[in-house]
Amino acid sequence: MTLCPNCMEWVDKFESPRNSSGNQRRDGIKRICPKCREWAPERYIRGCEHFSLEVIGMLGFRGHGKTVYIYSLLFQLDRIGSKWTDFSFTPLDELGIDLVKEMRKKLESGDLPDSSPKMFMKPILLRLEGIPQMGSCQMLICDTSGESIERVADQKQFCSYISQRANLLFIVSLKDLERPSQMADFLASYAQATIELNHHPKEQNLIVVLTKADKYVDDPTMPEEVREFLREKSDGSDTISQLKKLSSCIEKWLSEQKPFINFVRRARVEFKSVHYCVVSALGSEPEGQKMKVAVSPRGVLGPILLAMDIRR
Ligand SMILES: Nc1nc2c(ncn2[C@@H]2O[C@H](COP(=O)(O)OP(=O)(O)OP(=O)(O)O)[C@@H](O)[C@H]2O)c(=O)[nH]1
Ligand SMILES: [Mg+2]
Ligand SMILES: [Zn+2]
Repeated sequence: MTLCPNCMEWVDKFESPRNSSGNQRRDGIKRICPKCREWAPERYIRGCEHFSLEVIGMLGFRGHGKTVYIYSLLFQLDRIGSKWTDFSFTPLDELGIDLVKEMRKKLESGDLPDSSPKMFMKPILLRLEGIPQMGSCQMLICDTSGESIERVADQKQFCSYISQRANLLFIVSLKDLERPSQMADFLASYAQATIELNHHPKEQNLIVVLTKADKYVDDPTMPEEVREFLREKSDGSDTISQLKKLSSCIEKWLSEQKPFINFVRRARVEFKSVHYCVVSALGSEPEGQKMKVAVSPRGVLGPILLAMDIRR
């Protein structure tokens, strides 16, 4: 089974249409999705035959840092080759190629992306090869507007692919919550949407990504392990065992904060597995939509390494 990047439905295989005389089309090899009848990118389809597919869905409240996280992830993949000696990555379709270009231009000039509209945003298709301890995969990562998780009906419309075979990244900036109970409320509505779609959260892995972590570096109420992790400047050298240790530490800390106890316990009950990580996509606080200093991400590769590890 593979995921169609146009309609986000799982399909057995893509079809090769013939022209009316039964011959292969003249405009080259193109295959279509049996469900939506749209062309799917050929490099993605071919790669699906050789690489495992890692589907990552991102949900989170408005303005909590989803889109900036994707930009920062691409920014970091562009640089991590100097540390990961066999690593390389490539976008697999035109949208990905354009986004990588846009991301370079924006983050290098310090501009931040706008708030995402409430509509289906096409996923980014990447091939990652030579990741230490993990090997290679194709990755489909999909941004969602924060507006789409406000109502169960919208979650069902925009996020149904996540409830099937994706790892869910729940993007939360603790300092931007209107109230702590928002987190447990999200779990309840996500579970409802998933069950109404005839799937089950208990078959899914949840990765809670605490974003804008640059705001915690000097916060004495955060665990010292988290602050230490954020102070270290080198990104990408974090091993899975370090990330898992940090995850346990964050979970324990959060489960001791009264307003979050219910979230931590419900997440354990509802999902197959739960991991926590901290990310600073920018490295420091921007001024409006502009960065004052150069972007210096921290921890952005953690969520995708955890997602890949969960599947092994
Ligand atoms: N301090 C700090 N601020 C950040 C960071 N990442 C994002 N922000 C700020 O948060 C704002 C919103 O980030 P987005 O990525 O656009 O948020 P979003 O979750 O995509 O929001 P919607 O698309 O509206 O759902 C950015 O414009 C930045 O001002 C970070 O790592 N650190
Ligand atoms: Mg966005
Ligand atoms: Zn399709």
